[in-house]
Amino acid sequence: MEEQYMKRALELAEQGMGKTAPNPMVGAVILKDGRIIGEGFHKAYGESHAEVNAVKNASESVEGATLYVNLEPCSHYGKTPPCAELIIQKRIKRVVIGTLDPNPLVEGKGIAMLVKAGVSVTVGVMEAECKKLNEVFFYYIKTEKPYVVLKTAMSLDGKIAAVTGKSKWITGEEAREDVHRLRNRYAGIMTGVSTVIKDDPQLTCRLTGGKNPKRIILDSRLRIPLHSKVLQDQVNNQTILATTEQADPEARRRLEDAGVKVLVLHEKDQRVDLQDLMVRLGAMGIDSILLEGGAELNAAAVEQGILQKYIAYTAPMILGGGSSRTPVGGMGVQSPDQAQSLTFESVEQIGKDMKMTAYFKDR
Ligand code: AOF
Ligand code: ZN
Repeated sequence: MEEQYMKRALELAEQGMGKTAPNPMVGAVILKDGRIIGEGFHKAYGESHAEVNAVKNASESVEGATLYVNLEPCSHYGKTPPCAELIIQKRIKRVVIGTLDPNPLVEGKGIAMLVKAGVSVTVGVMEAECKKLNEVFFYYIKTEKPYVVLKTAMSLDGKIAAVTGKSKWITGEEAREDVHRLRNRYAGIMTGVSTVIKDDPQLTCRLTGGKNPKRIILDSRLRIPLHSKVLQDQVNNQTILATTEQADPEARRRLEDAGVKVLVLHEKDQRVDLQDLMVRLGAMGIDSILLEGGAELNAAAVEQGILQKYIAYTAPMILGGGSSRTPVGGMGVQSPDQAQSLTFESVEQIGKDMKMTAYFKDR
């Protein structure tokens, strides 16, 4: 029974996907005499919290009711007043919580406030699901760096392009649409300048009602052509170029004059130091990034340890070719016991393709 209402809270929370960042997705359900009398979720960053919306939407008095919420109610004055205070004020009798809020401003203080006021509190219902829904928030609030998801698309024999370099299309329409769901979900999308020069992509989210990710282009020498699509349709400065001191100052000035945000970063092996970049992007409020890079950028991301999750789409076709590109290039390791190891989370079929999701080990 408890799980049924927590599941509903999670469903509501998910409706805020792509809009709450860097805040978590939160949903709340109010139950009285065995009936749901109110529901709500955190709709967008800066707007009212899930509990506030659920109370506002309640069809009758919430006094004596039970509230189900996937994250500990907050105890701090942020953009909104504390939810724990509202719960106490409205005389809600019991609160069922999925998981603690790791935000240092909250971290158990919400629960302490409730318990002190005599509200009965249960914690840990569907905890694993609640943590997973907000895995980005949990990572970002602790590290202040974006949660980075590597996405690749390959043939069953592990190639990302034919010998000619042609890659349109390996995965089917459904898998490609799924990628747009990822672009809606994560705050930023990152790729290298060679991909921009070769494919001239838009790097937008083409889902109706979806949100465009901020575009982050790695370009250590500022080689990006001014007519690239990613520089043409900039809304609110959405393209960020990550470069180094080696870049031509004149090229930098031209780009900045065109309204592009240019970040000058430390160098690592003659390229942008990705850890430095993560610190800078985190400070800009970017909590998550989808990496859609080529083989060399993907290799650098693995080597520099910025990745948390890997989503690999695999198409039922064989491309062959000893020199055809694979998802991760670089120098590789000398022996399988030196490999970067991951843990599989799931495999699902999307149209004709398979989607494999794996997590990198905690570092
Ligand atoms: C809740 N319910 O629905 C959400 C919570 O700046 P504010 O006021 O929006 O506070 C943001 C913080 O509040 C966020 O970092 C997280 O700790 C918590 N989010 N808490 O009780 C909600 N979205
Ligand atoms: Zn709150």
